[in-house]
Amino acid sequence: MTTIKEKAKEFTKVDRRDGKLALAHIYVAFIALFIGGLCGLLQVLVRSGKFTLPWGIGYYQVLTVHGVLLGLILTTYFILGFQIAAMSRTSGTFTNKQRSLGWIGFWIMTTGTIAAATMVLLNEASVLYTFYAPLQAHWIFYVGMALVVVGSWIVGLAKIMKYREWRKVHPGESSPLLSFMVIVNMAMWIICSLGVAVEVVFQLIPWSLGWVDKVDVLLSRTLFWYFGHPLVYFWLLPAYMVWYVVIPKIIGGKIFSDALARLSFMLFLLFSIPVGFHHQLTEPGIESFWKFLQVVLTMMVVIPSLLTAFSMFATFELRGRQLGGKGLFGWVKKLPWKDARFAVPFIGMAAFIPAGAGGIINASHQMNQLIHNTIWVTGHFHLTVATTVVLTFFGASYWLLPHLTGRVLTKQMNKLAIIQAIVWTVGMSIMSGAMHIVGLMGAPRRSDFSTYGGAEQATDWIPYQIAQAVGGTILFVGIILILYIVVNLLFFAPKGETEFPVGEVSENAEKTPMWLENWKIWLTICIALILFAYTVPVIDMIQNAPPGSKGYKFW
Ligand code: HAS
Repeated sequence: MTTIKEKAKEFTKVDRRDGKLALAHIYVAFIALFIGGLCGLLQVLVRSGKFTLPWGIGYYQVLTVHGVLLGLILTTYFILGFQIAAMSRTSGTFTNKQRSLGWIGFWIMTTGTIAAATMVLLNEASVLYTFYAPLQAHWIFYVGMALVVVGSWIVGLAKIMKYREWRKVHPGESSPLLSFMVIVNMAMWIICSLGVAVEVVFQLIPWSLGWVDKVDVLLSRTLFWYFGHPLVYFWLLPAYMVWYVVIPKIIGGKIFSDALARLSFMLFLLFSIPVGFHHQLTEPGIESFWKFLQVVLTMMVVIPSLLTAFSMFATFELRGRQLGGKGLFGWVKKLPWKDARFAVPFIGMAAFIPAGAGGIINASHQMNQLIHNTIWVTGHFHLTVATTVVLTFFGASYWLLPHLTGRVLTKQMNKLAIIQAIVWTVGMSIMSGAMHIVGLMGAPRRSDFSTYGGAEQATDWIPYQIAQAVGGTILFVGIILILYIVVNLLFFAPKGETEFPVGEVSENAEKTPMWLENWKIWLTICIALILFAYTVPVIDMIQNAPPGSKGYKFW
């Protein structure tokens, strides 16, 4: 039987053909970052009240491009590309059939992305990234989004096949940690995206084609948020993969506990899905008991993040002390602060402390009344996804891209990467800080400045809108810097070998129990929790607002 140590040594490189597939995804991700980031800059300038969009371009058009490209396209493509590389590195080269499935999925997704993006650019789909009804888009936009989801399932299928193949060859053994994490991440995505697929296929497409003249708004929002909350953990888990598995290797340490990492991922699978109502706490039509239940489940999904914080602190402290760090915090100085592969994701981790605290505030039922639909929420998700997750993705790109292209990160690029992260931190602190403060003062999110520019209280918000514009402009400089580094790593960096770092588990860690990988148990609990949290309220929505009803839920 192969030991965990031997397993890690089995595969050390991503196969070149798998690397091409991973890179194709990553190219799309960074193109989305450029266009989406440019739209972000335009938005903060408009909100400052000092700038008007030229050529009749609409504020909501720009906001839709920004949200769809950064929230849905950059994330999904980067994650799928990263996962392909991670599977190939830890479970071995994909078979031709698996790789072909990966390519088919990629092209279906990309066709969908181009179709949806065209409609947004033509101002036929300015419905924001949540595409809430009764805002209506051209049917091609919805079909495009559906293709993105279906394509991603096919790419996911290729990974699941690889994983099953590995387990067949290694019966009775726990799979490589990184592969296991990829499959949890993918299982979460497939289960949650069923919700948005049902919304788009059965509600929005027939409605946008004029086949039905009404849509149940509450049901459509519920299906969206059934998808939308696990979506944010779909973004977070690849960052956690880097923290748990890659960072220990980069700092020269060991993974604190394989079992704890697996447990935390399984808890995410269980608790990230039945919590969508915490985005709908202020909505009528859902009984407060079900909202309360989902608030309790939301607090449960905080636990695996706290386990992660504990595990990361333990990894850092053990390594720092091994290097001679003394006293309570002496070990901190021993960490490799000049290595962008560590320093950049570390800033992401540090940002997650206030970001997570903000999330707990959001979820706290009555406190949600204060912040809901204010720009505080925008501040929250710029700290979570646009700092914690994105900085970790940038940090990962500094070894992943050269590993895939057969190049190396030079000293100058490493330095520039650290400068980029500092620029990002400064820009985000100003922008997200201003959003949090002015959100508490009641400034709405998703609002064109001209819609409240004349209001009395709006004058108090102006300094914060300007601060957002300043922060947003600094962030755009950050985007230019990362794109410069990425282009360098893809096409110009010197040729050479770069490691795909995968950590080994500490000798002192307990053996991983096999039940942590018993999918029958976990998927059964996951489905039971979803049914428990959603069945009664969804039946209630359908029964009390059947098609044709004049109830408030219909448009
Ligand atoms: Fe959230 C809204 C609740 C996490 C993203 N969230 C959003 C939206 C997005 C988003 C995009 O309950 C807006 C959606 C929209 O358009 O309307 N969120 C939470 C909670 C958490 C949380 C409870 N959110 C995230 C993550 C996201 C994300 C992660 C993206 C990746 N969120 C909400 C709620 C709303 C919401 C409500 C709806 C608000 C409304 O009314 O509209 C939790 O998962 C957070 C738990 C996190 C922690 C932090 C642990 C810290 C760690 C770092 C360790 C650091 C180390 C470094 C080791 C408890 C793991 C040490 C460094 C040193 C310097 C010491």
